[in-house]
Amino acid sequence: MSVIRNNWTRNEIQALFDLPLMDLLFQAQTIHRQFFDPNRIQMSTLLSIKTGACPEDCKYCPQSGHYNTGLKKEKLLEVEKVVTQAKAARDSGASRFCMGAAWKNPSDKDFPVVLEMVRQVRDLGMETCMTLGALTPEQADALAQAGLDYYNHNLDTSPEYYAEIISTRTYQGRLDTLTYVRDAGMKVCSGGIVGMGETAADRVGLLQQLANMPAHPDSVPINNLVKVKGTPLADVDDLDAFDFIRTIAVARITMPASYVRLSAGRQQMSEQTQALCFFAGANSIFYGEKLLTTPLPEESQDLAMFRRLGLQAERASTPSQVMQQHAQANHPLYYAAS
Ligand code: SAM
Ligand code: DTB
Ligand code: SF4
Repeated sequence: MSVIRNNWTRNEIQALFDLPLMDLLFQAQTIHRQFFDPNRIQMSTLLSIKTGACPEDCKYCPQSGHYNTGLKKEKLLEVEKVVTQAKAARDSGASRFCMGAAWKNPSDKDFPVVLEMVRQVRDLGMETCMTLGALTPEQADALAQAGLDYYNHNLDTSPEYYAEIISTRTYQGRLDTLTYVRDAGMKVCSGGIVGMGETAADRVGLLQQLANMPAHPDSVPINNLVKVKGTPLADVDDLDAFDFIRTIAVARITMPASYVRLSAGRQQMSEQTQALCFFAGANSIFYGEKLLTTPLPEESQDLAMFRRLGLQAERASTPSQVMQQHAQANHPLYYAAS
């Protein structure tokens, strides 16, 4: 049987979650080493290009217009501002620049501006990623044409728990957008959020959906809910850190060749938990000042953690990134472990 499978049953995935932790971690790390260098981590930086006042009602999200979180709303940023931020991210060591907008979907008015952002950030020699909500097939094609490398669109949770979290869009709609992105030839970034009061079976259901897509997402962000005051999930119970680590490990085993991102929630997590996530197969993080609206650990703290763990930032290998590697030649991230 091939290691890359798209026919995982719920029972098989549940059985992985049920393993003794040491057996699960050993299996995940063994598979991880067949596909990746275990000491290299891909670094992405996020920028919110349009903030707040979103028409969707996602119960976890500080940017939904349905809840009062005291967030400062901002309309679509100017291209020049985005490019300045992308340069800064490149110079502090990120290889990918991810731009996120609090939209249900991009409007005809805003879309050309977004395409120009892709072109100009790409010209800096960075990988580009966007998350703009639902797309039409035509919009997906236009983004691919402009040179967008990745499109992020999360399934967030299991199909069963979805309606408890969001009422303004459907699971099938999310899957449809991912099909358009894949068909347009872009890389798919899709994952979810845990710690939203879901059951263990919902975490199984989420990973089953991701692992049984026609092709595994190239990048799988696993977010630990960032509880924001004013959102309906602000007071939900914490997920046991070991259950978070298990989710990462099962994502690694079921999607062996995908980047698994230790995504939102790092600021609230101990470095020991993060280290176990890396051991479980996480090999990508968000790095910089903040996620979209909530803070990340200080860059200096992340650098120190990398040094202590002997981890290095991944050097990208696409030709368009040679320029970037020159720019980063003396950056401490790349020398942390050498
Ligand atoms: N509006 C677009 C959409 O939802 O597709 C793009 C931006 S949205 C903020 C991107 C992703 O951020 C969501 O799919 C969700 O997984 C994640 N997210 C939002 N709020 C979060 C929170 N409080 N904690 C963890 N992840 C969160
Ligand atoms: C993803 O899965 N997580 C990122 C990115 N994709 C867009 C966003 C996390 C947002 C956390 C809450 C905030 O900072 O607003
Ligand atoms: Fe809007 Fe995206 Fe937040 Fe949902 S997750 S409220 S769609 S910004």
